[in-house]
Amino acid sequence: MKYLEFEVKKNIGILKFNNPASLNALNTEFLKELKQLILDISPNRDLRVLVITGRGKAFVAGANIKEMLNMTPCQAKEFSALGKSVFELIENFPVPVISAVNGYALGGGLELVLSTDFAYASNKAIFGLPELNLGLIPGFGGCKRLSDRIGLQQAKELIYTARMIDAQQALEMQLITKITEPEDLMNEVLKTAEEIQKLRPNAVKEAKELLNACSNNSLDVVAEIETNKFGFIFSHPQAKEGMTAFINEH
Ligand code: CO8
Repeated sequence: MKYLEFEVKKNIGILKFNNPASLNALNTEFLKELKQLILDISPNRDLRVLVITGRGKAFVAGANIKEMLNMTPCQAKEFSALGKSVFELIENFPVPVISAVNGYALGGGLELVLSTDFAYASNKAIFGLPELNLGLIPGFGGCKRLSDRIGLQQAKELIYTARMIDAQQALEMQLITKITEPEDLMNEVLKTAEEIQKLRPNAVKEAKELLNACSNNSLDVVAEIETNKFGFIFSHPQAKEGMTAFINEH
């Protein structure tokens, strides 16, 4: 692969963006490679968690401005649709996806973080949706996902000002859930990934689908999905196994 590295360790997939000279900026080829990898690894039943990080001083510094400069309106629309399709695959990836934000997560880079389940960041990380600074708008689903995560008012302030914020501010806004020293980032993320991978995968999968449904549905719709899933999960042997193990241990 040209832009990506991928390995699986103890049922945890580790995906690294590997184009540090361009701060892992997302171009069409990069997005297509990422899409193909996500499609290839989705059916892997041994994978329990996916961790995404970047090499160098950026997680992803945004969509590639040099490529976008020469795009026609139609090409820009296609580029937006491609990015959206990749981020939707990540959002709906069958197992939890954690961002390990090692550095800049700007524009499309932050939009990518927002399509993962949650994020830890190094204290060197910088976040922002600076598209308006370029005369553009976020184009990979970022407005919706940012306002879902931090609230519409805070999302508007961040987007209208094109402001870049540090990890502490990102934590205060609940854009991320933990800050670490740069050298501890992967260990901290992997510790959490290991906690998740020890749980019964069927319950993790059903919980992720239910939690994702919370963003786009009213309480009564989510409650119905939950009730149906709760019934359905009893048809899976892992539910009986889990409850039996608890009873035997107590
Ligand atoms: N695109 C292309 N190249 C980039 C990008 C980028 N987004 N970011 C950095 N690079 C390149 C630089 O051009 C430079 O390349 P070279 O060495 O060949 O000159 C190299 O990476 C290193 O960058 P810098 O020298 O600028 O590094 P600094 O440490 O001085 O600065 C910054 C780091 C602050 C991150 C700075 O590079 C920067 O501001 N980058 C742009 C950030 C940005 O505006 N991102 C948003 C892009 S727009 C976007 O993401 C839209 C998404 C939706 C698209 C929808 C489809 C239409």
